[in-house]
Amino acid sequence: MSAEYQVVGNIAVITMKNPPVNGLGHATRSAIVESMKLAALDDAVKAIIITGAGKAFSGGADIKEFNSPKAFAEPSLHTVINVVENASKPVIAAIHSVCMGGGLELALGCHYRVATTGAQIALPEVKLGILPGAGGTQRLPRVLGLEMALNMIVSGAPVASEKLAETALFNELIDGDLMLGAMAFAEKMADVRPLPRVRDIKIDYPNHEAFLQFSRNTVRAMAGPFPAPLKCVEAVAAAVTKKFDDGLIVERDLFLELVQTTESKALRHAFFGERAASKVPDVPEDTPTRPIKSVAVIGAGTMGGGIAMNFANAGIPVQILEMKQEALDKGLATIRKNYENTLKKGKLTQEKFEQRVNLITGTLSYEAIAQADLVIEAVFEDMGVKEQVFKKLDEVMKPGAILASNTSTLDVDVIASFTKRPEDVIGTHFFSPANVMKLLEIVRGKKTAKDVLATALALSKKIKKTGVVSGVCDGFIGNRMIEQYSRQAGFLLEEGCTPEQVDKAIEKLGFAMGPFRMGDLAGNDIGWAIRKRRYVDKPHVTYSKTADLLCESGRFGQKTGAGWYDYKAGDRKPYPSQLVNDMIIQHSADIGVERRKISDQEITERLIFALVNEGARILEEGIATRASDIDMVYLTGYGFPLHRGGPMFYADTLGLTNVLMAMEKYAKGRHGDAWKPAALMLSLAAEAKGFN
Ligand code: 3H9
Repeated sequence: MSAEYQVVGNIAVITMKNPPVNGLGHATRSAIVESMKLAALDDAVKAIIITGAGKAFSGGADIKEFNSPKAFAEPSLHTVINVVENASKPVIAAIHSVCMGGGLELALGCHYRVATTGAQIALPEVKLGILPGAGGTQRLPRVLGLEMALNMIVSGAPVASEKLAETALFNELIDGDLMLGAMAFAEKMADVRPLPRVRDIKIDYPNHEAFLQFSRNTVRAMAGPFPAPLKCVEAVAAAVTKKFDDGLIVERDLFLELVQTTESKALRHAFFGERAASKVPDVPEDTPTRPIKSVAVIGAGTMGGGIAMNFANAGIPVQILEMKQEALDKGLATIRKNYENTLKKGKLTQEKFEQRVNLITGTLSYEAIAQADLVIEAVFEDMGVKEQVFKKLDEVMKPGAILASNTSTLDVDVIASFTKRPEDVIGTHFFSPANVMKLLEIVRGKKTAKDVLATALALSKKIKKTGVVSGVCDGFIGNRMIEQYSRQAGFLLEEGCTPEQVDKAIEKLGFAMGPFRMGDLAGNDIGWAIRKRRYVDKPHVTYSKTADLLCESGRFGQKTGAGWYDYKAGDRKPYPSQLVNDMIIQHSADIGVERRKISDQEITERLIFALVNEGARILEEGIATRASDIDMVYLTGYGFPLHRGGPMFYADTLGLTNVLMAMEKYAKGRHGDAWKPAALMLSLAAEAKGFN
């Protein structure tokens, strides 16, 4: 049973018990209906309270059931709500902590609702690409009014119960013990008839048509590729324009339509992917973590400064260590400027501004940082430099301090070997700008201790990052994959594309930025430096030379005022460059490649399938724990379109056999070796399975 039934005096109490958030799965729904029957049959029972055990009233429908027949098996949530609403005895929802989605819809089916202050009230379905499907779009406008309800449904944002105290949503807010208050309320209402039903409330909104049209226009402009927000407006419109039961039918039809969309599946995948990423199979969830009360960052450059800001934002004091006073002053001034900009934009209060700035201090001495609980090195990407830093850290840092490297490509095991405490060494790879980007790749070395890994994962939540664990390999998850994507982008130039054509095609798919605009933003010299290393270390790996030619002409990107595109002073807009396009065409001629017209489909397939194939290898080698971890890396760190769910999920939606067929076709072209399929992909396709 996922709900407990108790009778206290003449009040029946039904307590949902489905941890962690009392999701309204099939067992919970059945248990509520069974309990309602018991209460109906017991003459001694005068009123019924529904509440939730643990840390929620209810977080809504059990999303894990959505892909299974259980989701719609009877008793459906509609049936549960009907049973509650049509009960002959008063039913009171006793709400605390979290009351969301189907949980709020159930509460709206009750005759009365009481709540503690501070409870989070929401219909967040839109964030999962659906809409409230158990009467929420019809009942919420009846208690909150059209405008407020529509805002809550379209945004999905939680509102604190006390902010809704004056609305018809709540009959009472209870200050002290919720159950004592709810019992007293139930006693008071036990004999009051008729029983009020939200469905019977009339929505009074003069000129609702104009308001709804305005809402449609606004929401359409904001919704991007997601269909759900506009459907939310349609469902709410039905609450005003149709009879209650007809409105319910509109809502149900729209819900069933949305739940099947790829966009909704992608959002649900990301919801669970984010939570799964913090779980590492051989690191139990109760692994003790080390307290992190102070942090030190080595290097006051762009990366070091950005990293430091994360900790200051979370209230943790940070020391930044530099070699020279001038570099330290420059770094601290940049941080201050960043905070000043946020202050000016009104996104930070003066108090918070001062607090954060004061939490970041500078030093030139390793001895001064010795007592920090965590030190993150963000110095130049060179093994010799890392060696010096880690040897010094090993010498000065207190026992138990975590020694982290922000390396984006170097071998964390080698870095760990510079110390006598490799178990305390870990990679924490931030993405630029480090104070903005959500992704944190946590690189687990061969000897990294489990509590060090657990601490890094817990810390990633504290600084509001999505922490994803990667094993040690060249480029870890994200950069190892992007290299294959960039290689294809380069080959496409040689074969007939312009940078603009490639960027446009991938941006049309939903990417925030195409590879060439991205190169210009990040600096094309970074990739150049990596390739130069590759030419020595891995001479068999082929690259297009176009990017080298670009760099040889000094076009590093926005910072030099020219890259794949031309830039005008003070303007970040890319303008197609005749010079670069001529250079590319000349290069094709020089290497004897006849340029051809290349379709957008070929461009996007080659870029994305290159990511997918490398992602499959990463999975196969155990560098990533699960396919959704790879998707989270791409969704939070590389601008992969959220509505497509990440590269591995996207491949699943296309079907791996189809992806493999396309790869086979490209393998017949130039650089066919790049298309050797990962064994994992072949075996999954043979079993008609996907990555997720
Ligand atoms: C709906 O209701 C549809 C209806 O309108 C119509 C039906 C016909 N189901 O976030 P946390 C799990 S759609 C299953 O880390 P927090 C979550 O996976 C639903 N599981 O905690 C995680 O599991 P694990 C509308 C759920 O305290 C654990 O709970 N509701 C659900 O930071 C803890 O999660 C929503 O969209 C669920 N509904 O935040 C609410 N919710 O430990 C979505 C959570 O195994 N949920 N889990 O990794 C949330 O926004 C947050 O989880 C919540 C708690 C605020 C509830």
